Amino acid sequence: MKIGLTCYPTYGGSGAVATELGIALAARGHEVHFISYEHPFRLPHFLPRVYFHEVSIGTYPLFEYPPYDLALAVRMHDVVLAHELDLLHVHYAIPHATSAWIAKEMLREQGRRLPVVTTLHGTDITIVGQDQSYRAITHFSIEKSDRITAVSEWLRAETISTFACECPVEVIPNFVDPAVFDRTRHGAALRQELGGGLPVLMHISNFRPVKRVCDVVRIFARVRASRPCVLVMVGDGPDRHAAEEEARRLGVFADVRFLGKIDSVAPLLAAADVYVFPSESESFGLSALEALASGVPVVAAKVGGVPEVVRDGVTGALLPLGDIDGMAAATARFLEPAVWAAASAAATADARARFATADVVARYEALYADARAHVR
Ligand code: GMT
Repeated sequence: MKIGLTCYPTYGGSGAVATELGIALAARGHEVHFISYEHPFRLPHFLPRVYFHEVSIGTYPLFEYPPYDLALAVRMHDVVLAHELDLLHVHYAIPHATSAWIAKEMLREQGRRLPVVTTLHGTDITIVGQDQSYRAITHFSIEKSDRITAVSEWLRAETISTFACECPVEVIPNFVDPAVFDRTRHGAALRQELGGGLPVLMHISNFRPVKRVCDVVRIFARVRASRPCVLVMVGDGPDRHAAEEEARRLGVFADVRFLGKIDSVAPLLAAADVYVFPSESESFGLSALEALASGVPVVAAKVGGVPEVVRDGVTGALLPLGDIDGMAAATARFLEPAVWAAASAAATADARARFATADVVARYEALYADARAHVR
């Protein structure tokens, strides 16, 4: 099959999932065409059967806001024709599902019927989709998609209740490649490098307010008060400065390593002991899944789709949102060797059993076949 994939190319879960999906589809013999304004951050520069088409946004002095969504629609239309694509799969509703609908209608005029699959990732429904500026177009674009998927049961329910959707929303969860996120593949050297022999707590995100990175620092400070350990913060974003300030204020700055953005996080996760994930809202929590696959127990706030990923008391611990003391106590518990060993083994096994790439990608393939058979 020839598939067009559109996602945000920047650091974040939806772009990571779309890129990993494209790579997996190409490995299974499909031809994959990424269409976006930049090369997706997780996409290596060459892979067989993988192509990248950059959207160039024409400017004109009149345009205070150049219309990216239209330029994207035109690029989608052109790539579909030039490469005879069978289907477009867009990740994150706004503006990708809208652009895909425009491309679909342009192609219809030329007697070509193109199925569009939209995968909802979270904030496209919970934040952007509920902003009055985008609400109606989000609803419209979802309804116009041939197939809609959501990454968790929680997000499916949110979508249906937010828009009173008539259309079916299928849950296809995010996935993880056990060959990449593999503790045994990456040596212990990096753990030694990062922690100097001390336990390593880790957090990876885009440091947006929803991630509550200051809570990560507070949890660490509580754990650090009772035993030596280090915190590794991976990523960057609006709250980085606040997190650094909080670490200084709490007197733990010397034990916190702010690494900035790193594209390839598998070796880092393999060097971690506990993953700290106190987000205010998460439709899924891809980084938590990648931690689990790497044998790292996850301590998280019990929000959104996180309970569908982390098994409380088995592969991690789920605490009420903002319960810093509870999350610190759970983190400290996982640093006890016997508790850690059991949770780590359970985390790897559960991630592989429920979220392996091959199983999830096969579900997308079946969905594509169905969308092509029943294209509107
Ligand atoms: O977090 C965002 O602002 C958007 C989005 C992204 O592109 O990273 O994240 C969402 O999609 C991820 C991949 O499906 C999920 O793992 C994240 O939980 C979800 N973020 C939120 O729901 C806040």
